Amino acid sequence: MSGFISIFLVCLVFFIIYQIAKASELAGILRGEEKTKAQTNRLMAWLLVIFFVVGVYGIWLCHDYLMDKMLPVSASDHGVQYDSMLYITLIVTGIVFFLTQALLFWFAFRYQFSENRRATFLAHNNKLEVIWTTIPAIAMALLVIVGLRNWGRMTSEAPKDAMVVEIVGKQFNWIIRYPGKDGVLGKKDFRLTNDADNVLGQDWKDKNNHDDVVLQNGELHLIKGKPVKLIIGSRDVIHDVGLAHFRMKMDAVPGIITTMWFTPTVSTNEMKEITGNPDFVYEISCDQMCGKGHYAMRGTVIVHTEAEFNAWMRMQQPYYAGDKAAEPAAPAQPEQQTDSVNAITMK
Ligand SMILES: [Cu+2]
Repeated sequence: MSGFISIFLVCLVFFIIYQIAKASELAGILRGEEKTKAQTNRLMAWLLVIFFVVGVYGIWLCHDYLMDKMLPVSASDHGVQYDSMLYITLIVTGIVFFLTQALLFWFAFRYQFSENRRATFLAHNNKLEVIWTTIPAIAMALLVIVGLRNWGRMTSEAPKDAMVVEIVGKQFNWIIRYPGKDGVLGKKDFRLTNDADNVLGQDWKDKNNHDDVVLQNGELHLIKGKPVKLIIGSRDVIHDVGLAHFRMKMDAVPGIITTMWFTPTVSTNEMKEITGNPDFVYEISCDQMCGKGHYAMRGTVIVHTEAEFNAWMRMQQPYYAGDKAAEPAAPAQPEQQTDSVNAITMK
């Protein structure tokens, strides 16, 4: 409702300005063009100054309103670099924005029409051209170089001691796989995928799959201070793993593996204290419009201490365990499960 009122007020202000302009035009016809022209110029010059002041105040108001709705401090080491990059960019572009806009409106006011002044005609000035092309070009290039360096870091080879976790998007949730004790994620074949007992299409002939832990509740468990490499994929359409609290995101593309790595630096419990919110949770959002359930494609990240993580991991069952007993050799299993595993192994 307040949004509607704001839009209405803005429209009203424009309407009033339009009416004033129209009225002064009519008054001009009655009083003589020259005099009215001078008055209109003065009015416009002042209106521009007011527009600038109100505009700057509006910008400050927006920031003030949104300040406490911002994300908390970055929870990853890469995120700290991203934040500093963002702040530097905002400061540089902010200063330039303010200076150029202030000059623009000041010139419009200062050099409004006057009978006693004639404008100077300046066709070209090489020196000026060089200055105002080179300085922004260098500034922009530096900002882009810093951005590329950060991007390179995020997508570079993960450290040797990084834990590897696979995260796969599907309409509309995230499936997460841990490599189990052997530290190796087993092979997959998308033709083996079925929602009943093989959500990721793991090839059970590959023994590395047998201890893999698969979570279908969208929970990504990580260790504070330990680098994690995410192996990202999708089962259907393009999704995007968005980890805003860690300032990380990467597309999940069907048929292509994407990766990114980072080191969580703040545990979930610590972030609860930092934010003063006992219900705080790190979120995984899908950052790519992927269908009608996109809005609800929310996962969570739990950052543990190493001991907490190990205790949690010990409680997890390998995904394969449930089916293992249902292999053809194993008797006394329900008929249909045996069939499904047969179907998988035959493929
Ligand atoms: Cu989505």
